[in-house]
Amino acid sequence: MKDPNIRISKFLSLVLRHAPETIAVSLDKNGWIDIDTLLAAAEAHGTSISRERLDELVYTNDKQRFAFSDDGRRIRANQGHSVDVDLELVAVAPPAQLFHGTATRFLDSILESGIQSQSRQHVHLSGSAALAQRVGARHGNPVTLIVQSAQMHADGMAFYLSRNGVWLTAEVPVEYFELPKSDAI
Ligand code: HQG
Repeated sequence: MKDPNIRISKFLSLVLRHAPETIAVSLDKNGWIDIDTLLAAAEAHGTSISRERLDELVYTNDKQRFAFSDDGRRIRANQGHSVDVDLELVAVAPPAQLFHGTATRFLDSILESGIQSQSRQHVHLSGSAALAQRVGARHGNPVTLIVQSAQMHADGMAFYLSRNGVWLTAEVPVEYFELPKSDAI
C-alpha cells in the first residue's frame, strides 16, 4: 500500500472499531481512547504515528471516519464498530428513501432474511444511490437496494445519523426495500 495515510487509516479502523486488543488497549464504553495511550501502544506494536500525522489524518480523512473529543485528548471512530460501544447516537427522522449498497452474491440471502448488520452494530445506509453503489462494490458486483426509510420510521424503527453522515438502523426487514427497476439480475 503506497499511501501511508491509507495504511494508518486502516490500522486505526481495526483498533478503534474492531480489535483494540491487537495493540493491547481497550476503548471506554463510548468508544474513546486517550490519544497518548493509543499512540504509545501503536508504537510498541510496530506502528509509529506522529501526533501531526494523526491530526492530518483525522481532519482530511475522505469519510471523516474518526473524531477527537471536545477536550482534544481522546479519539474514536465515528461509526462502523463491531465491538460493543455506545456512540450516544440521537435518533432522527430519515428522508423518505435511503440506499443500501451490497453485492449481487448476497441478494438471495438478503431477500430471505432482510438487510442485517452482520458483524457491525448497525446496518449502514447511504443518502445517495451513487454512494451506496460504491459501498456495494467493496464486496463484488454491486447492486443498490432502495429502502423505504420514512415508512420504517413511521412504523417505529429508529434511525441514527453518524457524525460522518452515514445513516444507521438495526436492520431492514424485507418488506421495506426493493431492487431498482433497472437492475437486471
Ligand atoms: C451484507 C464502509 C447476506 C451487506 C462503508 C454487506 C460503510 C447480508 C455485508 C461501512 C445480509 C456486510 C459498512 C444478509 C446484509 N445476508 N448478506 N441477510 N444483510 N448483508 O462491510 O454496509 O470505508 O459489514 O449488504 O462505506 O458493506 O469502512 O457493511 O454487503 O459505511 O469506513 O453483508 O463500511 O465504510 O458488510 O459497509 P459490511 P457495508 P469504511
